[in-house]
Amino acid sequence: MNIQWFPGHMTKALRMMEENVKIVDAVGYVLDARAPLSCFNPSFQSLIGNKPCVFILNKCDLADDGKIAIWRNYFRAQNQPFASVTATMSAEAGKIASLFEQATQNLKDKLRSKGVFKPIRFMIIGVPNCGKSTLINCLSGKKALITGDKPGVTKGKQWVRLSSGLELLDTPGTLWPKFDNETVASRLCFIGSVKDDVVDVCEVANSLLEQLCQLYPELLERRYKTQCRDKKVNELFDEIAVRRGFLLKGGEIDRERCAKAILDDFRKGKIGKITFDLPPEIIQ
Ligand SMILES: Nc1nc2c(ncn2[C@@H]2O[C@H](COP(=O)(O)OP(=O)(O)OP(=O)(O)O)[C@@H](O)[C@H]2O)c(=O)[nH]1
Ligand SMILES: [Mg+2]
Repeated sequence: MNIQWFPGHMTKALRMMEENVKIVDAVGYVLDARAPLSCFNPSFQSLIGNKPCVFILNKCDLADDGKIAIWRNYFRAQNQPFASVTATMSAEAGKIASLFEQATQNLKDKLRSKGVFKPIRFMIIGVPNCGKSTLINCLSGKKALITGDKPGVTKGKQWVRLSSGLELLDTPGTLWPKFDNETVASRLCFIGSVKDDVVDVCEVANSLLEQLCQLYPELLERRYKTQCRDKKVNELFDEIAVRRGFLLKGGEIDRERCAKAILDDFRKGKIGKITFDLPPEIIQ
């Protein structure tokens, strides 16, 4: 799968983040719970440096609870501040706020003992579309930031001040210039971190069917009322297209329409609660 999507605003965004990381106290790293490993951006390592970092597994309403628990244990074993959330639910605000508070409590105490009462600042980072702006809105209880179900919604930086005094810097979602790993690339496409316009959606949908058939065959079979384990992926694709009536004049399969429908089913959670990635040392 050939993906090249590193538009100018992402280069600019990374530069802005490099400048602004100097004035923040900590980083909030948002990962999509459906593909947390694929969401680790190699460019972020040097950016974070030694700053305290909290990890937020977001979109848990769409993800596999069993695998979320494995990720929780993974972060816990590394003593890494972590929360699994659904940022679209306002009731999650307390959980996220206490994660941020706890992670910076020592720093706050240290500053206070020196008579410094400056606000604690977090920079929120993550790949496009993982829910950074939604998470900040959830915390602030307001729709301060624009969100949207496509990547590249946030284009510049924006500070949001919470009533607790915490200051959050929203950043544009960024990817990296070259993808060495096909699986990572495909999963970033599934979760909508890569714009559909820059990829072959039929190839993405086929890869989605292939991976779902391997990891979640029952869910796939239930959704499309068919067997997937005894078929080639292109046969399965065609069968879904015919069943759903995605046909052009003359009876030819409307591949693009079918691909988009399959991707849409996955993204809306209609196939089920799915997580592709496990932590690095766990092999599926
Ligand atoms: N189902 C579900 N959808 C979510 C959740 N969090 C965010 N979303 C949706 O995901 C889409 C992307 O959210 P944004 O907050 O715009 O994502 P972002 O990371 O700021 O994206 P960029 O600004 O493009 O980098 C929106 O349609 C949100 O409503 C969640 O926990 N569950
Ligand atoms: Mg955003």
